[in-house]
Amino acid sequence: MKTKINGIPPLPNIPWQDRPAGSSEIVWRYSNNPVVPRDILPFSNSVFNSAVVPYNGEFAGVFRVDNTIRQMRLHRAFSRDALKWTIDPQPLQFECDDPEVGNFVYGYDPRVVWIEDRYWVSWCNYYHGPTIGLAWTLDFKVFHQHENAFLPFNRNGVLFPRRINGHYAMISRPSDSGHTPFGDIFYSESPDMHYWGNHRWVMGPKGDSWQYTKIGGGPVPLETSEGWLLIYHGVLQSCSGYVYSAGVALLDLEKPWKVIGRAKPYILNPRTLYECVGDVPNVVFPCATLCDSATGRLAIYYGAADTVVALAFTTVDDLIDLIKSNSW
Ligand code: BMA
Repeated sequence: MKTKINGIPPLPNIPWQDRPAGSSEIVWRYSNNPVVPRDILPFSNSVFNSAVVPYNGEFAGVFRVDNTIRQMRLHRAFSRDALKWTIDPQPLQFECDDPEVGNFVYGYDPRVVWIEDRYWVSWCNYYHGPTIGLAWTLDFKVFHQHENAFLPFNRNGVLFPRRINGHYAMISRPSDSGHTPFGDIFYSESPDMHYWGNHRWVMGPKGDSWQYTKIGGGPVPLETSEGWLLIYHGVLQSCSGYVYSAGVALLDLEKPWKVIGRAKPYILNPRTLYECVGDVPNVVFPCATLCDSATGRLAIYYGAADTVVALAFTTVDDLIDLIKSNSW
């Protein structure tokens, strides 16, 4: 392994399959996809765009479950092997001192990250429109909700796994109240996970490519010797709607709004049946990775067609080689 991965322990028990013989794909799919079917709960319409983390030698997660009323809810889940998941049928109920903030209307697209001494969850939370909700937990039983990080409208709030220059750090994607036909990634800092400022522009869409309409953060960035490795989604508008693909970039370690490199080709795009057919066709939407820092193996969890959770594999070296050899 060429790249050093910092800040996370080795994780030899993540799901893994070798790149199929003869394949030159940068990212290859799990042969038994999807890992979570849409009807895993009796009342689930779809389960997708979900976040998983290592937990007590096993795995835990916060999953997006849209129910058959078509309400968007967040549910805790646990797994021994990160493949077979048990999802709590009860949606998360956040502890919150302020009823105005804690009045849950909807939540979706969670990300989960361990920072210092606790797990933090960020998600798209309704407060007079979509914005970034924040909560922390120690045990995936009790979740303590904070103030929303930003004013509406905002989505895809993704925390960094450590303080940067003494501050908590997050990327987000200011949006509109609907299906937002624009979107750049911005960086913000906070001394306390309450007040957010020092907003900086990171990057925007790229014309004439798979990401020409809008982009947004994906899984929690990985700290490497080459910079923060960021997997993100990008959207193009076709004659039959949006197409969501995933790409990869490297951000400066101390000034993450400075882009070191940004691969031109996508690393994953909708092309299997479960990515092209579902409630929203042609969507791959990564929200989490599991990384074995000893080998650089990466398991990428992504929502497919807004219907199921799927899994794909790559290595940190493969992604960084792509950025170094073929960047904007
Ligand atoms: C985005 C979000 C995601 C969804 C995607 C494709 O705006 O709503 O949850 O996966 O659209 O529908």
